[in-house]
Amino acid sequence: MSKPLVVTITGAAGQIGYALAFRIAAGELFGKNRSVELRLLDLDMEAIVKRLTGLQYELDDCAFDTLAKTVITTDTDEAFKDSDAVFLVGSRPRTQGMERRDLLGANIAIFKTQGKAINDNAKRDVKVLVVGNPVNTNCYIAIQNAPDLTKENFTAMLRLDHNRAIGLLSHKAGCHPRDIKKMTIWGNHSKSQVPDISNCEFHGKKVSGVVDGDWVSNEFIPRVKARGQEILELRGASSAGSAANAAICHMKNWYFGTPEGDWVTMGVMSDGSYGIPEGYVYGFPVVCRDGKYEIVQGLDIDDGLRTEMMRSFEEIKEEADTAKELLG
Ligand code: NAX
Repeated sequence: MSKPLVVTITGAAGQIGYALAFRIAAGELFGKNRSVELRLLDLDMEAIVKRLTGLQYELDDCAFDTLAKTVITTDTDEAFKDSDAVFLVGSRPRTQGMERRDLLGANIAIFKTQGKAINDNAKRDVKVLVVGNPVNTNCYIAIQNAPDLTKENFTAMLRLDHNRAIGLLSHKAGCHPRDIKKMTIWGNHSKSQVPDISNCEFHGKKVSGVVDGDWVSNEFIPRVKARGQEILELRGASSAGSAANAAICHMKNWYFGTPEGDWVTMGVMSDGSYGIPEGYVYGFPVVCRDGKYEIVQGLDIDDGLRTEMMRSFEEIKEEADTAKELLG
């Protein structure tokens, strides 16, 4: 096997980190012929380091063919040294009584430090996926703090919303999820996101001609937006397995490309496409080739859709502006 790829997971002692580590170690991201070195970063607290150690032992106990080495660490320089792929999962959850502004402040401090550490340590073609919420703003902050890298090194995860939408739509259309193509989630990874099935196809037909418009507006879109809450209420814990899966789908497409005739949703820095002002991290349909993404161009956007897309943009802008103000 060639030299292992270095994969960093932050927040590795948490529930998404736990699900991600095993799948990546098992070769589900880079394939069975490419080994990986896992760098698992979390906070320097006794109970957390114990959890990381337990995870390291469990990984050892799997004796994976594709796992070359596991490093557990609380040091960002060590975590990102020569990283090829980074999953920024660790973030500060909202605790009781915490104001939105305080939560944002705590998170931007994390993503500022980590953006800088990635800038100083990672490979120049590193692919960074932000999973920790609020993803669009955290990604924006990481980019601002990595001046020696490009904005194309960083993306934010809307893939869970994208996959949720495909899952729900395939049930309604009576087909397999793999048959649904060209789903898009525009905007923010929040309730303002805009699930858009207007380009979706299955077996070469437009899905919009098959499913009822009222169902799309009144059931499908609200359910996609609220799916995280639905899972939380059922499980008593937020989505973890599906979030880790979405992170792997996102990174895999970024590395290996999107299938012909399809696209995926990624949160990327806007270049002005579809009238979304430049310089903000926004959910767009993208195709990936040769390790690079490109925003899909030329889609028709009707007035209703445009209004929703701009509403989501305004939320992203407001949060990014508050973050900038907090950073001083
Ligand atoms: P957990 O609370 O289980 O784990 C988070 C881990 O991050 C903890 O172990 C914590 O110690 C660690 N951490 C906090 N600050 C850190 C720092 N500065 N450096 C390194 N580690 C740090 O949360 P989990 O369920 O794993 O969720 C992680 C994040 O993913 C949250 O922000 C969550 O909101 C977000 N999600 C994003 C999704 C998306 O679609 N983009 C969906 C799932 C999830 O809700």
